[in-house]
Amino acid sequence: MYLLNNSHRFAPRLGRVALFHSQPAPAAITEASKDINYAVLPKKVSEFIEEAVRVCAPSAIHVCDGSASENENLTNLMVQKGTLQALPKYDNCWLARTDPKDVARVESRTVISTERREQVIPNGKNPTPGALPNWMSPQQLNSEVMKRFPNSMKGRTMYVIPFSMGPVGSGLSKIGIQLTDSPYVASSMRIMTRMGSDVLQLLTENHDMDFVKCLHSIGRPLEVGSSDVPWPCNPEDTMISHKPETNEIISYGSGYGGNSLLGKKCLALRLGSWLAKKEGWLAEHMLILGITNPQGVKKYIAAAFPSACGKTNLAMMTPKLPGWKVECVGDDIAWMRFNKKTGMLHAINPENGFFGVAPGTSDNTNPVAMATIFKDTVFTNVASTSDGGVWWEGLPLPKAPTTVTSWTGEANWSPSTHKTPAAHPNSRFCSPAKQCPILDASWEDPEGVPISAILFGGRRPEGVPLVYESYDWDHGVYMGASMRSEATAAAEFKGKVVMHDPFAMRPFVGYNMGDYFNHWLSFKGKHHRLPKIFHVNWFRKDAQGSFLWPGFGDNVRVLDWILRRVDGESNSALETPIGYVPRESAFNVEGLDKIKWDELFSLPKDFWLNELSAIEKYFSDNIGTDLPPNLTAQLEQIRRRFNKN
Ligand code: SAT
Ligand code: MN
Repeated sequence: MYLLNNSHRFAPRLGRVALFHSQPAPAAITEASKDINYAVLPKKVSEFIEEAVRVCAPSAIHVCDGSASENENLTNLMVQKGTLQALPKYDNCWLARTDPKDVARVESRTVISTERREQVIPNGKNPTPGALPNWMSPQQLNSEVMKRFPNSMKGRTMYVIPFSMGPVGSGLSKIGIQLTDSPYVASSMRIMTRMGSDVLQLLTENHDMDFVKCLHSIGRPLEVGSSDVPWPCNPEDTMISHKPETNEIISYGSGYGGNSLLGKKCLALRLGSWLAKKEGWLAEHMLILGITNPQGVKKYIAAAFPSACGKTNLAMMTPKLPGWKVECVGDDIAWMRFNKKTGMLHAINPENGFFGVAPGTSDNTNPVAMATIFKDTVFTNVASTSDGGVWWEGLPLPKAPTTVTSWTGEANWSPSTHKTPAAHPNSRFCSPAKQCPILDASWEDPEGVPISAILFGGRRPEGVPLVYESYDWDHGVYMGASMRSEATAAAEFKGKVVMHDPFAMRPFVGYNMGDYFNHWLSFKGKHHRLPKIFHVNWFRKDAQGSFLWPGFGDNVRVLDWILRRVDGESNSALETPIGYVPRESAFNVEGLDKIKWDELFSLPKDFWLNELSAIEKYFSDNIGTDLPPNLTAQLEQIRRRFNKN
């Protein structure tokens, strides 16, 4: 019945909506199966769809072809339902406002399910709740899934989204099929991934090619005769689950960002890091940028910062120093392998778009993003203006008579009369990468780009200098493992608490964090051209609470020093207990207002001894005997160096 005729080019009846006319029952589903012409779908795909249809009982199926006309239909449908509103000030831009309970990733309800608990949960003495990913047994997950998914898509259309992370057909890319009952997700996946018929064709032509099964439901079946809401979701029962052993992602209850666009954090990072460990590469929460110095020498850098700490701003930086040029490869995720030819670590960006934080983005902070996002973009939870545009904190307020409506719909919002922000702090733009005016020419190179330096960083208001360099690979891995940052609005955490976030992967590592540290350590000795590792902090404040460093385009000054260190410049750094820091005379501050250098680079001993104790406790509580001894040794050495001073 599912015989595939190889000579048959993949030109099926994609995009058609097959309606079930009666209450979905197995017989009716078989009818529908015929209706969407399963014969032209790869067998594994049609089996996956059939099983989901049997359980979730959607009233229609739509196989996405990825075309512009299909997206127009989806958009019109969402406008009718009130999910989207048009933004006539721009070209093909739309605004979504979510349920106020569905605004960010929900880490407490995110689980990795494996046969053995220790594959995910390190052997910590006294684990801090929420400090690392959660585990669930396959049996329990199955029962949680069966509590949620039966009939979950009733009254809704199930969209079949074939997508590729990385260019379609590249050896480094991974294929996924996401089934979802959210048209918003279908439309956003078209921006964030390579989605459409050519992915199905690839699976058709390569019978043994694997794909990740991604099942997503917003968890709000529509009873016959009942009316829908603009943003259906089910926050009470939200669950985002991963089964790395069987290549599956199952997500329920949320339509937002990383909870529902399953190619991003779920596939590219959680399953990605599992696979990377198995196959000897790295899947990381990192931006990738190309940087050319005034002499015309170009290098690539990757940088890991937690969510909402400025990865997009750095990836699209407009350098404040003359003669420098930055080009963007990616702003969130890097897949990296050592390249046999060059011996260097090469990186690709598996994504196809930017899902960036809107507040704070402006012509001052990120003019390149501003030139990227006002076309073919879906904005979510930003404020709107009466002239058909958007607004968020950080942009100049529109002039009267134009008014602002907040993301929750308060008309005539103004900073003087309203206490809460107009845009949600985790509001986002979702824009095609191709619109970025400084997209690097090699951004889709199947070989990836060679990485010369890796940066780790976070928001550290106190104690942590602008930049420091590791003494060697193990020390660099320790820097990643000991990363901490102030919580941001990208997940459910409240307040400005400083959290441990190893490698900015705390919410995204798909396996035991101790094993993950070991995986990083394992590259030493195997490869002769390891990138140099640095730690940066743009966010240090003085005693009055003002930032000590201007940041943004001036961060090129830090990259300038880093690149000279990569080139082996020897007289530009001083040894300190935590690593090399720049010599003031070797750091370009020309044209800057007075920088309080000593404050920016001071290493208060009390602060650092406390910091080391906090990291030691975090390791012992949460990683325990799974912590590689090399990292304990690194911590001891830093402490010894402080105590010698
Ligand atoms: O919502 S997302 O997970 O895509 C954004 C982020 O946390 O980086
Ligand atoms: Mn991210």
